[in-house]
Amino acid sequence: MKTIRLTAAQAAIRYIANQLNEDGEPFIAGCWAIFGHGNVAGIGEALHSERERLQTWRGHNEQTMAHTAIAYAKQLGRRRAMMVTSSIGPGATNMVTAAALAHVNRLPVLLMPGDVFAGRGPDPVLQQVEDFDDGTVSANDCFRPVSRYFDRIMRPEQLLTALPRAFRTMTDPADCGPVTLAFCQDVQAEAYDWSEDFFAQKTWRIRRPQPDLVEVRQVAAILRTARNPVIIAGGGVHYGQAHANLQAFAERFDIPVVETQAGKSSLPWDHRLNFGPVGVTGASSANAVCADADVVLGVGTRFQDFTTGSWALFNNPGRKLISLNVQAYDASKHGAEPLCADAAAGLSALAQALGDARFAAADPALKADWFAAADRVTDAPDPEENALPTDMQVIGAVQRSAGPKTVVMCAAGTMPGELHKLWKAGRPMSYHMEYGYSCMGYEIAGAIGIKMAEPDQDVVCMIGDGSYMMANSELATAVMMGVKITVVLTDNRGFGCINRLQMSTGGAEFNNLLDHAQHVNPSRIDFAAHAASMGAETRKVATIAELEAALVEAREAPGPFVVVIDTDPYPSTEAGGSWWDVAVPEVSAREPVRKARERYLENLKRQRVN
Ligand SMILES: Cc1ncc(C[n+]2csc(CCOP(=O)(O)OP(=O)(O)O)c2C)c(N)n1
Ligand SMILES: [Mg+2]
Repeated sequence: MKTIRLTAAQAAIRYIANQLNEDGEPFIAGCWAIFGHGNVAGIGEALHSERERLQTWRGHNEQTMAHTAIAYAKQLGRRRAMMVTSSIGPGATNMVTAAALAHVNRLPVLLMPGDVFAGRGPDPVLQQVEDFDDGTVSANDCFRPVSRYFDRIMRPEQLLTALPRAFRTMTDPADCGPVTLAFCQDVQAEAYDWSEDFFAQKTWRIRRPQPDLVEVRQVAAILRTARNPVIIAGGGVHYGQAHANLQAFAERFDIPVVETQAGKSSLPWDHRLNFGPVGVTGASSANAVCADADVVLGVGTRFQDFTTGSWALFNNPGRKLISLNVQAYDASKHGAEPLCADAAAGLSALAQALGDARFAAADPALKADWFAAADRVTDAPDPEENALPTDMQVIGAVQRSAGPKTVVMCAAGTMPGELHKLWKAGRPMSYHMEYGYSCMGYEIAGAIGIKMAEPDQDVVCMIGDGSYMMANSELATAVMMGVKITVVLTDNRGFGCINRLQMSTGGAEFNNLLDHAQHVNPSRIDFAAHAASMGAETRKVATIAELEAALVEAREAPGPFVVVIDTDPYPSTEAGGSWWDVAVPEVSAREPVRKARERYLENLKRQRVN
C-alpha cells in the first residue's frame, strides 16, 4: 500500500477537496474560516496548503458565515455545500445556532470546530469548558442535538471512517443535515501514514429512493376515493427537483397545488392550478381549498404549524392525510398514510397507479379574488403626507422592479409572512425563505450564499431593522468579496411582527418597538450611514416612488446596495391567513388577555392533531 504522511488536518482538507457531486463539481465549494488557537495552526495550515483546490474565505462571525454556507446549499437544492471552521469555545458555540438552522431545514453544511487537546496536557486550555464529573465534555457537545452526524476526532485515523460518514450524511436525501466534526487541536497537528487511495476522487450521487409498491397501492386507493384533494408542495419538491413531475401530476388529475414557505415557487404563481401559499400566512384561495379538501397530499413537507394552521386548517370532517416524503419520519406524521420515496419517483408511481382518476376542479374564482385582495395592498398609492408606507407596499415596489433573474429572500420578521402571501414567484427557487428556524440574522449572510450559488441572479434581501441589528457584519464581507446583493431594509423601529402578535394575544405593547422598551434616550439608528460605513452603497428613501427609483440604481450598482425605508409597524395584510396556536395565559389581570383567551379556546376546538 502506498502511503503518504500528512497531519490529520492536512488529510481532512485533502479528502474534502476530492469529494465530488454527480455533476463532477467539488461537493464542498469552499471553506469559511475564523481562526483561533483551536484551528489556526492545524486546520489553518492545511487550508493554506490546499488553497488552490479549496478556497478559504474569511467572515466576521461564525454563525453568519455558517448562514452563508447553508443558504448556498439551499439555493443549489443540496447539490453542493460549504464548510465552516472555527476555533474552540466561543467560535464553536457561535455556530450552534446555525447548526440548528441547518438541522431544522434539512440542509447540508460541514462544521469543523476545533476542540480541546485530546492528550489533555495543557488542561484547561484557554476557553475550555470544564465539566466536574465528565472528562469527555467540551463546548462542542452543544452540537450533538443539532447535528445530523456528530463526531469528535481524537485520533488521526478516526478520519478514515468519520469523513465518509460526513459526506454520506450530507448527500443522503433523507438524512441530510449538518455534520459537525469537532477536531481536537493536538490531533489536527499529528501526522499519520495515510493510504493514498483515501484521497482518490469520489463521486457522491444523491439517490432517488423508489416507493414501496404496497405503499403506492394503499395511497392510490385513498386518493381514488377523493372528490376534491389538494397537494401541499413543500421544500422537498425543490430538493427532489420534482417541479416538472408535480406540474404534470397536478395537470393530469386536475388537483390544486398550494405551497409552503419552503415549497413556494414549486409552480409558477400564475399556473392555473397554483392556488397560492398555504396556512397561517396563506392566501384565502389556498386555505379555502384546504379547508374543504377530503384528501390532503403533502409532497416533501414537514407539516410545520405555519403550513397546517396549527392543525386547524384542514376542516373537512372526513379528511385523510397522505405524506409523500423521502424521510420516513415525515411520511408518517400525524397519522398520515406514508409514501416514503423521492418526490419525483413517488409522483410518477402514484400517477401510474391512479390511472384515469379525475377529481372536482377547484374554483378559479378563488384565485381571482385573492389576487384582487393582494394587489390592493401591494399596489396601494403612496400614503398621505406624514403617514408611513406599509411593508406590503414595499413588496409591491420590489415586485414591480423585479426581473426574471430576481431571487427574493428573507428569514424572520414581518416580511416572511407578507412575502409568502404576496410575492409572485416565477421560476423555481426564485423565492428563498428560511422559515424552518426563521432565524433573525440569516438575511444578509444568506443573501451572500445565494449570490455565490447563482452569480447570474439578482439577489434581493428583505430585512427588518431588528434582524439587521442582530447580524449585519457580513455586509462588509460582501463588499470585500465583491458579492453584489441588494438589501431592502424596512425600518419600523422595532420588532413589528412580535408587537402585533403581543397585541393580538391581549398583551400590552411592551418591549418590542424601541419606543416601548426601557430607554433614557430614544433610539434613532441611521441605518444608511451604518451600512455605508461598511462600504455598501446606500440610499435612504421616504416614498414608494423613491424606493422604486433606488431599486433601479441598485440593479446597475457594482457592489452591495442597501436601500432603507421607514415603514409603519402596525398594518399587515388582513386578507387570507389562518389561526396560529400561540398559547394565551389562562389567568390574567388584563381584560384584553382574558378576551384573547376566550378566542383562543374557541380556535383550539378546531385543532385536530390526528
Ligand atoms: C434569533 C431570533 N430571535 C428572536 C426571534 C423572534 N422574532 C421573530 S421576528 C422578530 C422581530 C423582527 O424584527 P424586525 O426584523 O425589525 O422585523 P419587523 O417585524 O419589525 O418587520 C423576533 C424578535 C427570531 N425569529 N430569531
Ligand atoms: Mg422592525
